Amino acid sequence: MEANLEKEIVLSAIQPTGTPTLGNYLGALKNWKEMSADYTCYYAVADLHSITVRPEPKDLRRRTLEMYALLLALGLDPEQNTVFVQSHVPAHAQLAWILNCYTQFGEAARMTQFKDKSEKHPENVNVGLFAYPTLMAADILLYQAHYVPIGADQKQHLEITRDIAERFNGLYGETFRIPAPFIGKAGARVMSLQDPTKKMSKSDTNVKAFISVLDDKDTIVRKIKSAVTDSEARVYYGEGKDGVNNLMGIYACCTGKTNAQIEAEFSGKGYGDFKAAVAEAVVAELAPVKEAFDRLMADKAYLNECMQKGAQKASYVAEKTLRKAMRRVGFYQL
Ligand code: ATP
Ligand code: LTN
Repeated sequence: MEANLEKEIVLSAIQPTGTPTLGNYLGALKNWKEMSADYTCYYAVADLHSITVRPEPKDLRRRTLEMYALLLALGLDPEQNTVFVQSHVPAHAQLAWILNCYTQFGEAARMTQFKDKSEKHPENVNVGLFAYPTLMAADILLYQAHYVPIGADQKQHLEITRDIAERFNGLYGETFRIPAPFIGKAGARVMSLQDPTKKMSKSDTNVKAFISVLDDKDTIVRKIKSAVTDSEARVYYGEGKDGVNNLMGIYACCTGKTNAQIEAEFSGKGYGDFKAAVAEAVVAELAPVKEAFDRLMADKAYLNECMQKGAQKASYVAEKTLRKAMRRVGFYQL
């Protein structure tokens, strides 16, 4: 345990808005597992973030448990890492309020995700959606994280987190560590199988566009077979070959092969062979996760116990930072 104190700190979170896709897995979750060997890791189910889209209460409850089980199914040891649910640690919402007051309206309004989501859902552009990045900043800063493993789409939120932290530190002295993003090279952006110019998203209305980490073998094979490619029938990485580039990225991530190796492997072969190999690699990658997930979901008592312990461990660390920030701002201490 003592040795843990010297390891650098990693924090990340994922919203319980649906079953994670292969994009979430290769872009973020797979790195979470890999980093857990070398860092002190805090991983959260970001349930507070997920109410910006107003889910059905029973769906939110079920998905929170499922997402938590999935994190353990990745092979994250709940004793070695702190795996918790964001709303179980009140310090997140408390620090987020403070950070709101050190964030300018203009800088939050520039966030691409805010602009995209408010355009897509004009009927519900709530203040929570606008303040999403300050809550995310609180998640990160509370744990004094050195690194934050995320997909490329979240990079801008990391930048605003750094800006807010630097501003606060500048006003009050060192309070927060300035975190760095960790974006894995391959898998940073897995694209939709049906429109490879768009990122693969778990909320896509076309289920053929994404692979869920819990899809069975036949479904994975079918979805990859129907993935959009091009009419050239040659496997190489190149401009205008978004579909093939995407499948190559997925294959590279699952097998560790380079683009040059993949090109050599499929030289003289068509897309049929290539897609079959990609599907097989994806199935091999995801099967152990699905198996562990099914096992964990059958033991709710164990999951609840892990959640409870996770919340306790996370609160201990988070409250220390929160108290420090509150002291600096000038809140009256009892
Ligand atoms: P939604 O579809 O509901 O907007 P999402 O699929 O983007 O959500 P999040 O919960 O917002 O998922 O993201 C979880 C993590 O997965 C983040 O680190 C994000 O950067 C990463 N991620 C999401 N989509 C992709 C993708 N297509 N490729 C790589 N990484 C991704
Ligand atoms: N906004 C993130 C999820 C998230 C997160 C975080 C990621 C919430 N809090 C803290 C990293 C660190 C997303 O992936 N959409």
